[in-house]
Amino acid sequence: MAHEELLAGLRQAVLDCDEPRAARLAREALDTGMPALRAIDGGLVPGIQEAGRLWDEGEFFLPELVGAAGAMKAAMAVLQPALAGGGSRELGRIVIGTVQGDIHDIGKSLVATLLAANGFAVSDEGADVPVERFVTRARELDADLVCASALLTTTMVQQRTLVEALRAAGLRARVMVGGAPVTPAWAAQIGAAGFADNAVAAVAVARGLVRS
Ligand code: B12
Repeated sequence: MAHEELLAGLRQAVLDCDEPRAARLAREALDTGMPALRAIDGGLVPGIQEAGRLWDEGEFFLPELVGAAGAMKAAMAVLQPALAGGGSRELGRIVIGTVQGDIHDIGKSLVATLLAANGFAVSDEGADVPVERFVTRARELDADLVCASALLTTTMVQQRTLVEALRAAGLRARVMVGGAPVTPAWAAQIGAAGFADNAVAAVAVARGLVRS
């Protein structure tokens, strides 16, 4: 199958909530030499974004959104090992998670995978992570960076609490924030050191932050 056809197939498999097909096409994409990141950015992400749009328009309901996320995750499970690699030198230690009250973890996991693939030691705390947990892990690992994802306007405020809590705890870790509703203006307003709106940019920002 040609690459364009594979990308269209991946997008459609997400929209059809078809986990086996999404996983099979992801494997096929790798077998034909497509870079994993291209399969994600060109196939899976447009699929999940379209699912979000259909949900906005009332055409998709929660079961479809859950199904689309499931298909995306099934394909990601195939693609993620191909993103791994890492450098031999550890660039820095990172704690990452999705803030409390928020179970969206696809974007966060992608950011975590790319950071790890680029030489950072990453401790992924998962989703629905309380601020205290971020602080405890940052202290335990003497983290350089704490990365917090938020996908809901109602949970973004946790990012501000996190910045304040790390400061109050006297930890040196700096905070990078992201997630669909998060903007550079919000990041600046809450005193976060970094922001990125996608996983590739997150790696570049993280590199800059551990160097400065
Ligand atoms: C898939 C999805 C779900 C899945 C999540 C599955 C999972 N395990 O993650 C399910 C079905 C469970 C779900 C549930 C809900 N969802 Co939802 N969901 C989405 C959807 C369609 C896609 C999110 C996604 O995975 N995108 C793909 C990834 C790759 O993109 P991303 O997350 O943005 O991440 C990228 C960047 O933002 C950035 N990034 C992300 N995190 C970080 C962190 C750092 C540090 C950095 C630097 C960068 C970074 O890099 C990532 C990779 O490029 C969005 C719509 C949208 N367009 O975002 C709605 C959306 C986020 N959901 C929404 C809502 C309302 C809900 C529910 C409340 C629905 C309900 N009524 O129950 C629940 C919330 C449950 C909860 N408590 O968390 C709303 C939020 C509205 C708002 N403004 O608050 C959205 C925007 C849909 C909408 N238009 O209404 N959802």
